[in-house]
Amino acid sequence: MSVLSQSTRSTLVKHALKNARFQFIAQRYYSNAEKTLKERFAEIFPAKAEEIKKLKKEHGQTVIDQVKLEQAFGGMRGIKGLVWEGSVLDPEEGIRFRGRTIPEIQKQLPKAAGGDEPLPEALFWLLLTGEVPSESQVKAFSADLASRSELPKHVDDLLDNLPRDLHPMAQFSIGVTALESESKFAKAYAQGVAKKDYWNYAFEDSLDLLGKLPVIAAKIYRNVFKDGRLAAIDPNADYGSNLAGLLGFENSEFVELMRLYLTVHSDHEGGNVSAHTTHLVGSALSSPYLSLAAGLNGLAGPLHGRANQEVLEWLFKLREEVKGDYSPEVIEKYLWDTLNSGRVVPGYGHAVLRKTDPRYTAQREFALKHFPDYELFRLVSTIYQVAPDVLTKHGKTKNPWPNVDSHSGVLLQYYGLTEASFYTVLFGVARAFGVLPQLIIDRAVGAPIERPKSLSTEKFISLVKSVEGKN
Ligand code: CMX
Repeated sequence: MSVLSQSTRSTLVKHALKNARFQFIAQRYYSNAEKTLKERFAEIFPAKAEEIKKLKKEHGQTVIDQVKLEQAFGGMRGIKGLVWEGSVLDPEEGIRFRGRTIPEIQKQLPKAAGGDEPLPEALFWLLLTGEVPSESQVKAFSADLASRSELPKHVDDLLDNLPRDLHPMAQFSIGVTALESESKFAKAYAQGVAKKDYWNYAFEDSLDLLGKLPVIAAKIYRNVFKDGRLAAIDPNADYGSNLAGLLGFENSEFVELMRLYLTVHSDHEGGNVSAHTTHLVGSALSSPYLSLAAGLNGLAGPLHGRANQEVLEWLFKLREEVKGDYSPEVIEKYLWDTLNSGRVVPGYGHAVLRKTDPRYTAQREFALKHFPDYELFRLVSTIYQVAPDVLTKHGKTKNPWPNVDSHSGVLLQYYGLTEASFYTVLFGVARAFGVLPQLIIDRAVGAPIERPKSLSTEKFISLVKSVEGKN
């Protein structure tokens, strides 16, 4: 005899019907002869694992870098000690995703019908496999992600009950952490799955997670800033379109912005705090849920992803203070006031880049195309003319040029997504597109637990003495 209440039974029936509908749509797209992402990755990675094995065997003892004392005390800048397949960052040129610059990515990746911007799902495919997917492969992949979007009830309830004044990034991290209940990787590990099969479960968790992120992000946005109601996922729509719709934005230009935003914010090689943290936590065989949540906690810092919120707050104070006078002289004074008060100019500087960030340029071009006369955009453009000189004269930062966070908020403001404390959540959704492929690759090639050597200052002093004594 059934012990389920009538309402529980009808909820279960509803979910079963909904999932069946999603599965049907995903399978319809997948039913063509082309390979799915998982099939393609399964074909590719054994050769990669073999290549790494051979490289280590034949060249494992080759010295590839030297470490100076100042690097140990300076945030390990420049030390070549991490493997990251999806992207490499050149200080002068900026990021390349699997060898492709941002303009090349914009040209080469499949787009939505009638759209100009690349689909972030296609970028995920590229980062994982090194290959550009066909349009139908991306369509199937979008449907697959949409089919994985439903949140378990406990996560739904948890998000609905968080205090509204808890920062959206803290809510985001809590939501992702609570999804651990769904981890296929953690369950398989507990059942003793073989190491060679880890990647399969990391892959499934990563796609489940990617599918659920827009719902978590939108739920936080709707709960904190709107009426709490959430639109339904469209199983036939692409990821950017679904994210925009869930947030409550229908404007087709905003949908395009989401596609561009997710693409340019995805990956920035492996050493940045969010990427490195996700990879590090994953190396202990924590699930993709726990690993990404750790990375999100790092992204939430004001020197990293939260800089996009700081930029907006700084811009608004500037606007209030200068009362409509956006002349270079007035802005220059405001910049000096910021620096002289001991604060950083948010959105400027970078640990690796030494030129204008191409992610800034891509967003600037979007603004020039869609709203060249928007007041806030004009203000950001004037700051761009003035700030590099001021920062150079100030003489501290090694890079006086703007980074990605300097521009993103203004684009969101234009379309009415004005709540700056939510901005880093969008960055976090995007960052998942960059860090999850590496997590899958890590498990596929059997990457070891990460464990660099640390020393106390005392030990460093004696190390320096002994090294210098030998010279
Ligand atoms: N304004 C004022 N001072 C700055 C500065 C800026 N925008 N950028 C760097 N500096 C200062 C540093 O604080 C440091 O000062 P101290 O010697 O007193 O500590 C000095 O210049 C040297 O720093 P650096 O080697 O040029 O830069 P780091 O690699 O240490 O830091 C970053 C990089 C991004 C944290 C730094 O440039 C910064 O704080 N920028 C503002 C915040 C920001 O925009 N962060 C977002 C980066 C992109 C992202 O990750 O999302």
